[in-house]
Amino acid sequence: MNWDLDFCISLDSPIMNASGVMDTSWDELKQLAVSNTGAVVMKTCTLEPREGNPKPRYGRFACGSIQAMGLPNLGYKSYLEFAEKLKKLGKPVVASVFGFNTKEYEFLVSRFQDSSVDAIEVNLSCPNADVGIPAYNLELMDEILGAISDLGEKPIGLKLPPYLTLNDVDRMARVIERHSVSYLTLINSYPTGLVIGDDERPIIVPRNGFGGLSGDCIKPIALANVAMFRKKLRDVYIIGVGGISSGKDVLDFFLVGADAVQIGTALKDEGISALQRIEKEFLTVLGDRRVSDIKGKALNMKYGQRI
Ligand code: RRO
Repeated sequence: MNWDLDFCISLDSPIMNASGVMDTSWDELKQLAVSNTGAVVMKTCTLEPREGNPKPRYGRFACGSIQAMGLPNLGYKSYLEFAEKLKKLGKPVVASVFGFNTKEYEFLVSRFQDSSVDAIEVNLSCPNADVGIPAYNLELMDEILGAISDLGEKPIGLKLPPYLTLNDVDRMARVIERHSVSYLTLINSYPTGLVIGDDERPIIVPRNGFGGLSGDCIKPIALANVAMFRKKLRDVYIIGVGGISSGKDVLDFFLVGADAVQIGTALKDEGISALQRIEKEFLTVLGDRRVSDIKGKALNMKYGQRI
């Protein structure tokens, strides 16, 4: 399939898994490697392995999902090894890293710069780490980006949280453009939601029931963030993520300027076959147009002309 894609690494398809879903263990990653995913995006890793929060830590409700996973992962050394094995299976591989401070980000990014991965997604927006969300702090972002963006040749992507206004996006865009950032992944889960179940208690246990929201309920927020960053940063690629469960959802993200998309909640709901179904639906709604024909069209943007 010739997708006519424009991205900083060569993708098999513009539709890939979102970090955090079906991508923590080797068994899960192996399944992704033989799926329709455009790249294998690995679970966000930390320096040391982590169990994560007590269960139930994930819950589904009518219009989305809520979770406070707490960064469960096998530690960065395992993902360095997995990346090497995954590369042999043929798909592009993306690492995702989270640091509890700037030094940890620097260390993790430099380790993956020396690895088999194709790109490094730097997670600056986990809502479930007790150190807060770095991407809501402009000075800290400048410090972290200064420490990580010139450590090697592999493209750096930033996974960002939702911002509330165009002014907030503008301020963050001014920080980002001071550094070598190849792409943005927009958005991480909406940081703080609360869902009450039939038993009159929060449906997840950790963090007093507060957790990150994903799925249908955040799609308009994700679309707006893609559109706002697209307006502010024309020469950075954007991966859209948040509430994509159909071909029409994928189309919407391209129409507001995304260059690729990621699937989270739908992948969790349906399993690996969601990727193939959504790709097929997207090809139907795309019809005889090319991806480059539709990018940014809803915002009257001309593409192929990055400023
Ligand atoms: O593991 C998590 O709790 C988690 C992460 Br790393 C993230 O980036 N976003 C999220 O909603 N949960």
